[in-house]
Amino acid sequence: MTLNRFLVEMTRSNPDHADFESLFGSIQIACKTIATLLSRAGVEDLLGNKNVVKPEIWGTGTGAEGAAVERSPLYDVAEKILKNSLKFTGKLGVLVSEKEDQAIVVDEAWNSKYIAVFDPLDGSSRIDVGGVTGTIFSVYTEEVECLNDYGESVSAASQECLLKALKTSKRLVAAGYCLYSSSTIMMLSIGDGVHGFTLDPYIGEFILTHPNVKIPKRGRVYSINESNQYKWTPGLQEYIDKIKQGKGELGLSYTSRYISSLIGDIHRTLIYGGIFGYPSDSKRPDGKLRLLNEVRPLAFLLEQAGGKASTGREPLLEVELKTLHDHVSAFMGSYDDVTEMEKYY
Ligand code: AHM
Ligand code: MG
Repeated sequence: MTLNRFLVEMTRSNPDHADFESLFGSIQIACKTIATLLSRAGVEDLLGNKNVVKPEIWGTGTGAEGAAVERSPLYDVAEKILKNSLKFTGKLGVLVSEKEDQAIVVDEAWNSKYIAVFDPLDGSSRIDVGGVTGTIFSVYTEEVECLNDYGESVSAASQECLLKALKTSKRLVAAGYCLYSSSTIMMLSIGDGVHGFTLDPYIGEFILTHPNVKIPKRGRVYSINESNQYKWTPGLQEYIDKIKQGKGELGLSYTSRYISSLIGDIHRTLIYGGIFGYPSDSKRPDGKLRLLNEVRPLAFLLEQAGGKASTGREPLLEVELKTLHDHVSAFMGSYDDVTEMEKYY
């Protein structure tokens, strides 16, 4: 079954989701376009294209909060592709991109009911070495009153209103990601489980390859940047030590897998089980990952697949947003593994 047919059938069986057909239709076009660009990145370089993905021409300083970040030009291209593709669905009043400090008002909106939040190309600093990258997206129902100004950015009052709409995950109705690797995979949840589609490059269509995915209740893999271990809490150090040695609840030793690409690590965790973490530590008291664009959509997806998502102390989906670019300590994975880790954290 193609993603298109899946979306048609979904809206037929649930008319409340009618708008999702065009929303996810647009996201899938953006993902296909980004996947094609990524697969040609090295070749474009060989052909002498000026927009190549070379570290020496990477820009800095375009990240939100004014932070200097090393990013491939493809990050900006991916953002433009997503913005344009989402704008013309007509279903969205506001877009919130990882790249922008502020939300973007959609002039082309008519009858808009939703806010889309995305990270256009996570892991873009690894493109030059053929690294795994991903697009993360989520959709919230909108507070109608937020949308009363037009132009490139929203007024302070509208920003405030928007923050209210995104403050909790109560209005989060759909989330997913596109993984760009040996194949392009889109995982999606509209609140009724998780379904995965693999892009068939021969026919240019996403095909349902992972219907109703369930994460194993427990895995034997931990995925964490261990170079940070001396900055972790003593409890977390003890937990990782124990599962490595087979002294955890399972009584078998765990192995380590860490790509350092959020979507690559989360996708493997979703399929094989285990635990992924980017915790807060003594250097980064709020962790590294962003709550709105990165963590919340993935927490929603993992929980829809029967897994668990936690800061270490509380459920990730209960963490309230204070600014659009809040960071948060994050653990996601198999239900039993995350529950065991929480006892130490
Ligand atoms: P990005 O949003 O700038 O692309 O970076 C986020 C990435 C994630 O993909 C990954 O989980 C994390 O940063 C890895 O960080 P580290 O290299 O510190 O382990
Ligand atoms: Mg990111």
